[in-house]
Amino acid sequence: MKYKISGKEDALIIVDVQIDFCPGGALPVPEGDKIIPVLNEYIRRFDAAGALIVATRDWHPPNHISFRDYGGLWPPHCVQGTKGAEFHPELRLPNRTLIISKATDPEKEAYSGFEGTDLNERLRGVGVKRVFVGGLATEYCVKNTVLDALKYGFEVFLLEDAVKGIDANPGDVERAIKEMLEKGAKKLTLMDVE
Ligand code: VGL
Ligand code: ZN
Repeated sequence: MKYKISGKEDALIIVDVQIDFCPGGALPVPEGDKIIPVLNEYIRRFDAAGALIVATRDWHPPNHISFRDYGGLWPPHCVQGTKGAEFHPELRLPNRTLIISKATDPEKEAYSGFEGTDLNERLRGVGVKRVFVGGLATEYCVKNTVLDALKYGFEVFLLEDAVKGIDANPGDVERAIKEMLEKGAKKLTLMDVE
Protein backbone atom coordinates (compact mmCIF):
# COMPACT_ATOMS: atom_id res chain seq x y z
CA MET A 1 0.00 0.00 0.00
CA LYS A 2 1.32 3.43 -0.96
CA TYR A 3 0.57 6.56 1.00
CA LYS A 4 1.34 10.03 -0.27
CA ILE A 5 2.41 12.25 2.61
CA SER A 6 0.13 15.24 3.03
CA GLY A 7 1.77 18.40 4.28
CA LYS A 8 -1.55 19.47 5.77
CA GLU A 9 -3.13 16.42 7.34
CA ASP A 10 -0.21 14.21 8.32
CA ALA A 11 2.15 14.31 11.28
CA LEU A 12 5.21 12.22 12.06
CA ILE A 13 5.47 11.47 15.78
CA ILE A 14 8.86 10.29 17.00
CA VAL A 15 8.62 8.86 20.49
CA ASP A 16 11.45 9.17 23.03
CA VAL A 17 14.55 8.67 20.89
CA GLN A 18 16.74 9.82 23.76
CA ILE A 19 20.25 8.89 24.88
CA ASP A 20 19.01 7.03 27.98
CA PHE A 21 16.87 4.68 25.86
CA CYS A 22 19.74 3.74 23.56
CA PRO A 23 22.64 1.33 24.20
CA GLY A 24 24.94 2.83 26.85
CA GLY A 25 22.06 4.81 28.40
CA ALA A 26 20.35 4.41 31.76
CA LEU A 27 17.38 2.37 30.48
CA PRO A 28 18.58 1.00 27.16
CA VAL A 29 16.28 -0.55 24.62
CA PRO A 30 18.39 -3.30 22.97
CA GLU A 31 19.44 -2.02 19.54
CA GLY A 32 17.35 1.11 20.13
CA ASP A 33 19.80 3.15 18.08
CA LYS A 34 19.33 0.89 15.02
CA ILE A 35 16.08 2.64 14.12
CA ILE A 36 17.67 6.08 13.92
CA PRO A 37 18.79 5.94 10.25
CA VAL A 38 15.30 4.74 9.31
CA LEU A 39 13.67 7.51 11.34
CA ASN A 40 15.97 10.01 9.65
CA GLU A 41 14.63 8.90 6.28
CA TYR A 42 11.02 9.26 7.50
CA ILE A 43 11.96 12.71 8.79
CA ARG A 44 13.44 13.64 5.42
CA ARG A 45 10.28 12.61 3.57
CA PHE A 46 7.83 14.25 6.00
CA ASP A 47 9.94 17.39 6.10
CA ALA A 48 10.05 17.58 2.30
CA ALA A 49 6.25 17.24 2.19
CA GLY A 50 5.91 20.06 4.75
CA ALA A 51 4.18 17.81 7.29
CA LEU A 52 4.26 18.45 11.02
CA ILE A 53 7.09 16.66 12.81
CA VAL A 54 6.69 15.96 16.51
CA ALA A 55 9.30 14.54 18.88
CA THR A 56 8.17 13.46 22.33
CA ARG A 57 10.63 13.18 25.18
CA ASP A 58 10.43 11.47 28.55
CA TRP A 59 11.25 14.40 30.85
CA HIS A 60 11.25 13.35 34.46
CA PRO A 61 12.05 15.30 37.62
CA PRO A 62 14.82 13.62 39.70
CA ASN A 63 12.24 12.26 42.20
CA HIS A 64 9.86 10.78 39.64
CA ILE A 65 7.40 8.10 40.83
CA SER A 66 8.50 5.69 38.05
CA PHE A 67 12.00 5.45 39.57
CA ARG A 68 12.77 2.47 41.87
CA ASP A 69 13.74 4.67 44.82
CA TYR A 70 10.30 6.29 44.62
CA GLY A 71 8.30 3.06 44.29
CA GLY A 72 8.46 2.61 40.52
CA LEU A 73 9.70 0.01 38.08
CA TRP A 74 12.64 1.75 36.51
CA PRO A 75 16.16 2.96 37.21
CA PRO A 76 16.42 6.75 37.04
CA HIS A 77 16.33 7.84 33.39
CA CYS A 78 15.60 10.90 31.25
CA VAL A 79 16.00 13.32 34.13
CA GLN A 80 15.21 16.87 32.97
CA GLY A 81 18.30 18.73 31.82
CA THR A 82 20.70 15.76 31.98
CA LYS A 83 22.72 14.38 29.07
CA GLY A 84 20.70 11.14 29.07
CA ALA A 85 17.48 13.07 28.49
CA GLU A 86 18.79 14.65 25.27
CA PHE A 87 17.62 13.40 21.91
CA HIS A 88 20.11 10.96 20.41
CA PRO A 89 22.77 13.01 18.59
CA GLU A 90 22.27 11.05 15.34
CA LEU A 91 18.57 11.86 15.17
CA ARG A 92 18.21 14.65 12.63
CA LEU A 93 15.30 16.72 13.84
CA PRO A 94 14.49 19.82 11.80
CA ASN A 95 14.50 23.11 13.73
CA ARG A 96 10.76 23.39 13.28
CA THR A 97 10.11 20.11 15.19
CA LEU A 98 7.39 20.38 17.84
CA ILE A 99 8.88 19.02 21.06
CA ILE A 100 6.49 17.52 23.59
CA SER A 101 7.83 16.86 27.11
CA LYS A 102 5.93 14.28 29.12
CA ALA A 103 5.87 12.60 32.54
CA THR A 104 7.11 15.82 34.12
CA ASP A 105 4.87 15.55 37.21
CA PRO A 106 6.80 13.78 40.03
CA GLU A 107 3.61 11.99 41.13
CA LYS A 108 2.42 10.67 37.75
CA GLU A 109 3.71 8.16 35.24
CA ALA A 110 2.74 9.00 31.66
CA TYR A 111 3.84 6.70 28.87
CA SER A 112 1.71 8.37 26.21
CA GLY A 113 2.76 11.58 24.51
CA PHE A 114 -0.85 12.74 24.87
CA GLU A 115 -1.04 12.25 28.63
CA GLY A 116 -0.75 15.50 30.57
CA THR A 117 0.37 17.40 27.43
CA ASP A 118 -1.35 19.54 24.80
CA LEU A 119 -0.40 17.21 21.93
CA ASN A 120 -4.02 16.53 20.91
CA GLU A 121 -4.82 20.26 20.76
CA ARG A 122 -1.61 21.00 18.89
CA LEU A 123 -2.37 18.37 16.23
CA ARG A 124 -6.04 19.40 15.87
CA GLY A 125 -5.05 23.06 15.81
CA VAL A 126 -3.18 22.59 12.55
CA GLY A 127 -5.67 20.15 11.01
CA VAL A 128 -3.77 16.90 11.41
CA LYS A 129 -5.87 13.80 10.69
CA ARG A 130 -3.28 11.04 10.28
CA VAL A 131 -0.34 10.32 12.56
CA PHE A 132 2.67 8.11 11.80
CA VAL A 133 4.32 6.86 14.98
CA GLY A 134 7.80 5.41 15.52
CA GLY A 135 10.44 5.38 18.25
CA LEU A 136 11.06 3.79 21.65
CA ALA A 137 9.94 1.66 23.38
CA THR A 138 7.37 -0.32 21.38
CA GLU A 139 5.44 -1.79 24.32
CA TYR A 140 5.52 1.29 26.56
CA CYS A 141 5.58 4.80 25.18
CA VAL A 142 4.98 3.92 21.53
CA LYS A 143 2.02 1.67 22.36
CA ASN A 144 0.38 4.15 24.71
CA THR A 145 0.87 7.02 22.28
CA VAL A 146 -0.66 4.96 19.45
CA LEU A 147 -3.66 3.89 21.56
CA ASP A 148 -4.33 7.45 22.73
CA ALA A 149 -4.09 8.76 19.16
CA LEU A 150 -6.74 6.18 18.17
CA LYS A 151 -8.96 7.26 21.11
CA TYR A 152 -8.68 10.87 20.01
CA GLY A 153 -9.88 9.87 16.56
CA PHE A 154 -6.74 10.09 14.46
CA GLU A 155 -5.97 7.58 11.75
CA VAL A 156 -2.84 5.93 13.11
CA PHE A 157 0.07 4.23 11.37
CA LEU A 158 2.74 2.31 13.24
CA LEU A 159 6.15 2.58 11.58
CA GLU A 160 7.03 -1.10 11.73
CA ASP A 161 10.65 -0.59 10.68
CA ALA A 162 11.24 2.33 13.06
CA VAL A 163 10.21 1.00 16.48
CA LYS A 164 12.11 -1.10 19.03
CA GLY A 165 11.03 -2.59 22.33
CA ILE A 166 12.56 -3.80 25.57
CA ASP A 167 10.81 -7.21 25.60
CA ALA A 168 11.51 -7.73 29.34
CA ASN A 169 9.18 -10.73 29.15
CA PRO A 170 9.68 -12.31 25.74
CA GLY A 171 6.52 -11.74 23.70
CA ASP A 172 5.81 -8.29 25.18
CA VAL A 173 6.66 -6.55 21.91
CA GLU A 174 4.65 -8.96 19.79
CA ARG A 175 1.63 -8.62 22.09
CA ALA A 176 1.89 -4.84 22.04
CA ILE A 177 1.95 -4.75 18.23
CA LYS A 178 -1.01 -7.12 18.09
CA GLU A 179 -2.98 -4.91 20.48
CA MET A 180 -2.24 -1.73 18.49
CA LEU A 181 -3.37 -3.40 15.25
CA GLU A 182 -6.49 -4.90 16.83
CA LYS A 183 -7.48 -1.48 18.12
CA GLY A 184 -7.23 0.02 14.66
CA ALA A 185 -3.66 1.07 13.98
CA LYS A 186 -2.24 0.12 10.59
CA LYS A 187 1.38 -0.79 10.11
CA LEU A 188 3.65 0.37 7.36
CA THR A 189 7.31 0.65 6.40
CA LEU A 190 9.38 3.18 4.43
CA MET A 191 8.42 1.43 1.20
CA ASP A 192 4.81 2.52 1.76
CA VAL A 193 5.30 6.28 2.04
CA GLU A 194 6.35 8.79 -0.54
C1 VGL B 1 9.56 4.53 28.56
C2 VGL B 1 9.90 3.14 30.37
C3 VGL B 1 9.96 4.22 31.21
C4 VGL B 1 9.39 4.67 27.09
C5 VGL B 1 9.61 5.62 29.39
O1 VGL B 1 9.73 5.75 26.53
O2 VGL B 1 8.91 3.71 26.44
N1 VGL B 1 9.69 3.30 29.05
N2 VGL B 1 9.80 5.46 30.72
ZN1 ZN C 1 10.23 7.19 31.88
